[in-house]
Amino acid sequence: HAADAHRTDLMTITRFVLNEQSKHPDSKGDFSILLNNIVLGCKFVCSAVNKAGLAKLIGLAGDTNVQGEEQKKLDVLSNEVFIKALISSGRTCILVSEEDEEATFVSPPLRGKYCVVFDPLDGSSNIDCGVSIGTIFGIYLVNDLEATIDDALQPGKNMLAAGYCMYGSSCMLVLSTGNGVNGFTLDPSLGEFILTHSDIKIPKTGKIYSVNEGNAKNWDGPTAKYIENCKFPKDGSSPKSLRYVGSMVADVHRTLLYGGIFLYPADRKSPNGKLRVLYEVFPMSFLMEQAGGQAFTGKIRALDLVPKKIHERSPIFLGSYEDVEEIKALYAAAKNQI
Ligand code: P6P
Repeated sequence: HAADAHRTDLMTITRFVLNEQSKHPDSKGDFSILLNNIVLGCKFVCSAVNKAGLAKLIGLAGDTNVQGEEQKKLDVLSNEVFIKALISSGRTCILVSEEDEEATFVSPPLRGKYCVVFDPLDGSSNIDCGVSIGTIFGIYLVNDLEATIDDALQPGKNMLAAGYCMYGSSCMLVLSTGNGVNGFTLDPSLGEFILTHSDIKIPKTGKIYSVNEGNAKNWDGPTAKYIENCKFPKDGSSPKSLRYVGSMVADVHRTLLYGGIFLYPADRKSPNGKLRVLYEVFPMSFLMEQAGGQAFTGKIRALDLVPKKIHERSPIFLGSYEDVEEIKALYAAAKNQI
């Protein structure tokens, strides 16, 4: 009956989060309420993203739709949905979104003790060609309810939880609350995220490297040397494969499941790389460490970074533990030569 039990013992993300909560007897359920509002936001965005193509087909494109309402861009719409879902949870005090220049401070009576940093629709430039895109989020605890922006500028290692929701051939939410990583797939017929990937562990090493080779002429020495080793291994092993979608959630999700390394290095054009610390680098680094991998900025462990600005960028090398070790050794060697 094991198979049947699997089919009928539906572990929904809601049940999973409540089970996690029961491990903290003193918790009042605030965290579960917050997570469930994030899950609601993801369900809405999944539905809107899936309709986007159709919207264009049935003339909803351009500025107005059939109701004559202004047709919002999906990333603006997604941002509004998450901001509203997070505020209405009554559990947040600061929200930092990729879409908003300034942080949102939540006032009483809806103010709560969590700071949420998120990219509501990362990779949204890929929507029109059907490439997978996603929502990325991280959650911090804020002790003083008179929260200031400094409460959002915490190192990634302080995060209580992080995750992403990928809107692709299926809608998959990957989450860690600090006890490993679990993947949930949306069953549209139930409207529930069902546990499909329990306790995800990234392979110790992988055969795939993921980087935008178009930036090669601007790379620094260690990055260039690492990529060279991927293509022309010195030890006679077979070259790695290059896989690069150009949508962080898709590239990181493949790296997490198949192993390998994802790189967005610094280069002469952008000395801090391109990816944002709070809501791209930190959540993905948190997940990689929780899955047995690691994440490195070219200088330090990514989660040790202390951001000074909410939209700050950082170079990032993340993925299989052994693969990141190799690039760390190259940066260390370069440092010793200076
Ligand atoms: P490039 C998408 O625009 C994004 O922010 C990430 O999702 C993705 O990893 C990166 O930028 C791709 O950047 O410069 O390779 O196109």
